Amino acid sequence: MRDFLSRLGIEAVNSGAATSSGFFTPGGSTIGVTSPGDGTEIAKVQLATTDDYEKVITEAQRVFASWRELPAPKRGEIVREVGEALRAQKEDLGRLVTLEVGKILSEGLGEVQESVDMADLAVGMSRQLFGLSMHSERPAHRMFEQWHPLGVVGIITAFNFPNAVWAWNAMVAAVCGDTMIWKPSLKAPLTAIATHRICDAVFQKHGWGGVLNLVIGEDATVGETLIADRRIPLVSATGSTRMGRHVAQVVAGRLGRTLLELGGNNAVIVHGDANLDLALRGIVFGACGTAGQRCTSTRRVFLHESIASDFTDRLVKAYGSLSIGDPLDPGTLVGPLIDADAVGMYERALVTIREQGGEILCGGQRVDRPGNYVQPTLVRARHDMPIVQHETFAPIVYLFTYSDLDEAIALQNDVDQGLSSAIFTDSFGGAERFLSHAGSDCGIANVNIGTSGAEIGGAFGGEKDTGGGREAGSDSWKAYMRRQTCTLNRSSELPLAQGVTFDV
Ligand code: UN1
Repeated sequence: MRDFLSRLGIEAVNSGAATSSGFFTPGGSTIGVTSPGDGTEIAKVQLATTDDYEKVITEAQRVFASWRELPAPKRGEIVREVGEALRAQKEDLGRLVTLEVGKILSEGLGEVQESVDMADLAVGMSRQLFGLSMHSERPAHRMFEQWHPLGVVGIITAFNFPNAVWAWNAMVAAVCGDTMIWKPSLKAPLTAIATHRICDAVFQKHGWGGVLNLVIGEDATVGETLIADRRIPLVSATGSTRMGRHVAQVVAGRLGRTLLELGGNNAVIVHGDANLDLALRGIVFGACGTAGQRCTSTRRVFLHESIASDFTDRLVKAYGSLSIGDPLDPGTLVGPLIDADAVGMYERALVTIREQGGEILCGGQRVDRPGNYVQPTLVRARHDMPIVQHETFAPIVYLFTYSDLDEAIALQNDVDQGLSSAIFTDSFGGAERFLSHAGSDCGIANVNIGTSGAEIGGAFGGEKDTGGGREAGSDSWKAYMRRQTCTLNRSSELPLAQGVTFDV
């Protein structure tokens, strides 16, 4: 067993369920977790059943009743210590992210840094859960809004950000006075176990076990039970549009709330006047970083006709120099895909691309070594090829040429998803057109930076099939609280609003 795993408390067989008194032995089957980098087993996890889930939700609900009594800035003090604990274990946890999901070490460490940043941000938020006050139309009346804790929040996360996306939700939910149940992806349970252990130790130290809770189980049992559970007022889910549509329907059926962060189909426009060095770096990181497995990964590139041919050559050359290999090796830029299914999806997508008339400019092959490695791929494509509408979670980018910026913006918007978008241009007018209400229709719109790698200070999420949710910074905390409008009368009259009279 590698040293850092034992420092993180990862054992040969790990419990997939934890609540107020820590990890307990769940009743489900045991799964092996393999590293996508070399296919070897890292450890096993014993899964939670719906009975285990019941135990966890009961505790999460019980603890909510007292956690919400603690003043928000005091809750923030605990979250500050969680940030410190994550800082102290950043190296080990980042390494585990890399080992378990295959992103390169710099990105594994960056992911933990994103969680640290979230903790810091949430500490500040804990003193800024502001409500508005408004002037009443009635004399001697006062109106204001206040925000109360919501309850137990369900947090469903995907494999590709097995640490940070939980933190986006958990740090904010904690300062808002909510307790929570985390259901991580079965493709990345060890990072969830280690993350929970580190963060929960801080809560336990302060007598607050049961604020953070963990259930690792099958979607069909634990997942379905969680989303249908009326005791969970908010389900925050990250993953595919197909999954999100199902979650949305089930939760809406019981009039619960969802916060959805689903698929992207993110485009970069490179205008004729762009700084092409920046554009090149932005596109290659956006398309090949995390082996194309971010919801913000660059999938489509629109090149102005004046630069298209030369820039395509530069892209092909840059792709040729990418080092593909062991994600723990500091020289590697492109690690493996998550599993064999993902490689199968990549290969099937390439067959479809060829059938639909796409021209593979470079890449297009799996890499002949153990693990799930594939070559980053550039495709010269037409926008009406049906596959362009689909998010293939792999490093495949479609290149298009355009002559008019409005036409490029219209095509960049002409997909079902609406997460991230970018333009590279040195023209003020072009940038402003892209950012105007008639410009990009995405939740994220960038100028002279790529589509991925957002900071946590802004609200993160997207429109259309991306699900509409907003997580992380700005005023995203409002999703984790309930709003109450209050009117107080300090007079001895009872005037009615809208001038209504009703004398009894
Ligand atoms: C995701 O892929 O689900 O903006 C999240 C980014 C990261 C988060 C991606 N900060 O690329």
